[in-house]
Amino acid sequence: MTSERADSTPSEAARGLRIGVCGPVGTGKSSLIALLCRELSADLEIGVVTNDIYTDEDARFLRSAGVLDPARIRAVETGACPHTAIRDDVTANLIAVEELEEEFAPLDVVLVESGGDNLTATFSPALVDTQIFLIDVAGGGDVARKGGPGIERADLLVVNKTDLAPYVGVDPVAMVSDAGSVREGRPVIALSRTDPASVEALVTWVRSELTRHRGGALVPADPGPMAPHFHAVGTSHTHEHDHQHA
Ligand SMILES: Nc1nc2c(ncn2[C@@H]2O[C@H](COP(=O)(O)OP(=O)(O)OP(=O)(O)O)[C@@H](O)[C@H]2O)c(=O)[nH]1
Ligand SMILES: [Mg+2]
Repeated sequence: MTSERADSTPSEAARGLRIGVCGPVGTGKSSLIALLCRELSADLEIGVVTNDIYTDEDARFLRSAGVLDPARIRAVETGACPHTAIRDDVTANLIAVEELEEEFAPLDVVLVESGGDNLTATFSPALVDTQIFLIDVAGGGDVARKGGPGIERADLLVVNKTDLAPYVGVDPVAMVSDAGSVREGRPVIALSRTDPASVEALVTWVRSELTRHRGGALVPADPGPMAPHFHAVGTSHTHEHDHQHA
């Protein structure tokens, strides 16, 4: 258990599983959440929290997907670089998650989508119990080798959009193998929403995390802090980790 979790109360231990979904812009985070809602909502009670910098675009996409009661989808507008709200000060997200949990009690799973960011963003274990990091074949076959905390240590790495591999000249098998070698045995799923077997693998992973959570065996792990990075002059944000401004 991390120190951030040291004050967990028994009621927190009994609450639903909180799953973070993060990864670079456009890799398919909202689509994956829509997929999970479609596959799981028949037998699980689900809530969703989305994060966008300036809009509620992701929440609107998910509501229009018709896979979940729109009232169960909440948007947090971060107004700053997205990792601030999922890592440095998670208050707004925790409030959104807890409101959903209270209003639709008991929820089995709450999915939290981070704002699309770069390869370095990860969730704080104070916000989620387990996290999925997404990359996609369209971002290039070498992305998996580039590493970073999410690729290396997220609870699950998804290599998404494998159906596009032939069009972008990427070998998804090599990409998964490269990812596997930096992950020291942590799971990797090659996913396409058009490949039912891969969707089933994702659903199986979620159900197994839920079982571990309910049995008290799931200890939230921190993939690690983000790497030093830069923001453009005048970009407003408040997080406190070490980095320089251009
Ligand atoms: N071909 C293909 N396209 C996909 C798949 N999954 C998602 N996409 C497409 O990828 C694009 C981006 O998907 P989103 O789910 O919006 O990605 P996102 O990561 O939530 O994007 P941001 O929130 O803007 O960072 C959309 O056009 C999706 O239709 C897939 O399995 N195959
Ligand atoms: Mg999205």
